Amino acid sequence: NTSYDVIVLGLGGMGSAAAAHLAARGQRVLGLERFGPAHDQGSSHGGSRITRQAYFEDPAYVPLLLRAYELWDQLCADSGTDVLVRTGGVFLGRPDSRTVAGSLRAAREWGLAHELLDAAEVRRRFPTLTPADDEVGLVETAAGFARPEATVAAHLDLAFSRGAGLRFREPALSWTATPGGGVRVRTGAGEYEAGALVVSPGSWAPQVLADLGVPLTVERQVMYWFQPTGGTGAWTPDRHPIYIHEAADGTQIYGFPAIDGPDGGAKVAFFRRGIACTPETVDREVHPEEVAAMAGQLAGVLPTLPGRLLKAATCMYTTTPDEHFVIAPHPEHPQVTVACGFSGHGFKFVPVVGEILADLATTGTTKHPIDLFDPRRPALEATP
Ligand code: PYC
Repeated sequence: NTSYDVIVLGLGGMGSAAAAHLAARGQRVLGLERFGPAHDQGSSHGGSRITRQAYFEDPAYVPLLLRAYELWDQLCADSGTDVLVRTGGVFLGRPDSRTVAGSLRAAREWGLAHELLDAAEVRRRFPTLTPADDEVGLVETAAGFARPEATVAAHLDLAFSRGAGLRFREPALSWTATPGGGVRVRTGAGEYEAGALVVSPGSWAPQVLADLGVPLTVERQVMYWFQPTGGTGAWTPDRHPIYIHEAADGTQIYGFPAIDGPDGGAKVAFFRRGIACTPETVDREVHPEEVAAMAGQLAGVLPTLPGRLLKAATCMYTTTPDEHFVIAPHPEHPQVTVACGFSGHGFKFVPVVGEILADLATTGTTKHPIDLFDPRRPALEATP
């Protein structure tokens, strides 16, 4: 049978969640993915992603995060896997930094549990963190990390067990709206028809969603796993929070406890120090000068972390000019729902984005606040 209620193009974080939510609603779903399940070629790999609610980017994200957390807990229960782990989080920087001031604003506006600590108290409570005297730390209890590969696998398993057809290593070559108000998708293996389409192509969005006209930049990012000096004893997830540190020049790093046992090291990365690329041209090698730059950045605030580099890997962000997502019905084809431009901060929203995409694909609307993600917002207008 090549006819479905909904086809989902791209089964990374967002697409796999959409497939699971759609299948849970009894929709006949086909998911198409150019690589294998839970692959490491896009933006949904690397072992960990930060989850947090006191959202410095914009308090408008908080209601989505509150729902995302409910769905994360549901996904843990449904899959029997700890896809989300609450460790608490510390957001460090000068009081007027975007990281601290923005997180504090969101926490206060939404009544989220938090504490604001001066530098000495941060150093006392979290001995691996050594902020400068003019810095502070906002502590958020609900923060933690999600496991991206396990999350994608859990959503794919749920989609499959609820009847979805999932086809891997089968990239879509084209999609068209059909005169009857449905869609037709062509792959190397055949043609499929459906009443609705969800397009969640990750870093392939500039090609796959070119007709949207959204200016997207794909950026190569590097993740580093260091063995801390003195071992990982102080770094276990029950003792060490996730963290973001913003330096005086605005450079942000973010990191995790040692989530893979004593030999796995602790992951850290720059937040948005990317080099423009395409999925075809991305340099997957990590170079010694990049490792040195990270070790230098850590010297002040996490001096014991860069003991020995165990591993490094790359991934991609797909970024909009205002760093807000794109989630909406396609402006010309209401039977097509688009999701792209997650701008390096999307993974924590995966389950709620799956719910929103399922809402849009089945009813054309959602009760969730998604005006911020309109592809026709002024900030995305192409500059002449
Ligand atoms: O959303 O916290 C986040 C994050 C940090 C680095 C990439 N995303």
